[in-house]
Amino acid sequence: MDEAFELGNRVRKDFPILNRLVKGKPFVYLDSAATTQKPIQVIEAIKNYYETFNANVHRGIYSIAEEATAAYENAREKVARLINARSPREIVFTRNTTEAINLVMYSWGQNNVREGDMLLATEMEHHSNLLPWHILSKSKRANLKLIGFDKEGFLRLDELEKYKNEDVKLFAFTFASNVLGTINPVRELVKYAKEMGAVTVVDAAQAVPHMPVDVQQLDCDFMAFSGHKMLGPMGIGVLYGKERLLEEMEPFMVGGEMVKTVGFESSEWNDVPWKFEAGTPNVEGAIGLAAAIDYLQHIGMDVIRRHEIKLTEYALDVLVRIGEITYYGPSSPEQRCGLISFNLKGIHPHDLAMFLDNEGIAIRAGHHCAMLLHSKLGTVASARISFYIYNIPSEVDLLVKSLEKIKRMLGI
Ligand code: 7TS
Repeated sequence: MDEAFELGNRVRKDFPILNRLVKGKPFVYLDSAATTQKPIQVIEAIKNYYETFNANVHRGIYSIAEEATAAYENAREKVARLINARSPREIVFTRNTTEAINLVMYSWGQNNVREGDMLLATEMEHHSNLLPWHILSKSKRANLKLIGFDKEGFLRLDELEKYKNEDVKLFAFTFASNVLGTINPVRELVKYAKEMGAVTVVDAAQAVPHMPVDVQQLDCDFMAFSGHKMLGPMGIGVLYGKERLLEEMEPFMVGGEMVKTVGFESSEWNDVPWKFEAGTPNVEGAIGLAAAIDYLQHIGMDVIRRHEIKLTEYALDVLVRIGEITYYGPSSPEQRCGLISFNLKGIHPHDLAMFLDNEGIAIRAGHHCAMLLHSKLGTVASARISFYIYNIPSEVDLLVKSLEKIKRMLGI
């Protein structure tokens, strides 16, 4: 069988949680779009930090403080290399994707957007990349417009075309939709934005963990993602920003560690990226994320992407054969990331998820923080399965078996 398809079997031994039982059954985890499980290598890296060099960073002059600082900054370099940033100075550590996008909204948006300016986002955004722009447009009396998507879940580029001659200040869009699975043509969208004179904010929460991403090739201005969705711990996220833009921006949080000099009434900010990292940062998070990146790169982001295409292709194929299932987003696995949202006729997604939990299968159900998207689909909720490196085709088979059981029980 294809190497990519075999990946799950190869790596599962590194994920202790996958050995447990749920409701007395083997645990099938199909909710990695919400958060991923952690390999022993990440858990050990965090344990090692606390056991051998736990100290605050950027201030101690004793050995373990220097070791902690070096590990923290080493993590920044790893992130920079992963997405091919020009320099680690373009990497700001945040808590998560949400905080990274809020940072752009407060630090860049509040200082650059004026009354009457136009802001663009899309109808397929997670709330994290929509609500900040609601706040910005309200507080600045700017016009927020949303680009729609078509029946297959592709962005309506014809709608974007309409704004080509407008003075657009910002274009925020997702790299990959956490509901439709659609992978957007980021390079093309950035080109549109440049012609409109807009700054681009790319929500890459569902992209950076799953495929090779090169910010220089994409040429976006900002990109946000979360460590916990890529084998890392919770509470560590990343904002990539072009250095020139970060330099121009004011911090939105102030306090310790982000200043050079402090006078009675004013202060001089630290250099980027530290001026955006006020207070004691999440050192264990950065160290865990660095271990996660090592783990992912050892496999290869291209192998991970192929694995997910294969699994998605297989899952789409077997799911539609069950019958009475509506799935959302593109039909081609090549154009989607490794998740599938669907509805089974006659059963609410929440009931479906509860039933599957009894079978030891964890899936997500609800609006997945994308209420607007669901209302556009004409539904309030959906069930969603999502894959990562440790998933295997036999887990999809177990899911299908359980779905067939539900259908039989409910007479669907
Ligand atoms: N953007 C996208 C596209 C996401 O999928 C998520 C999380 C976020 C932003 C926010 O990430 P956070 O780390 O700041 O919370 N998505 C999901 C999900 O689909 N189910 O749970 C979380």
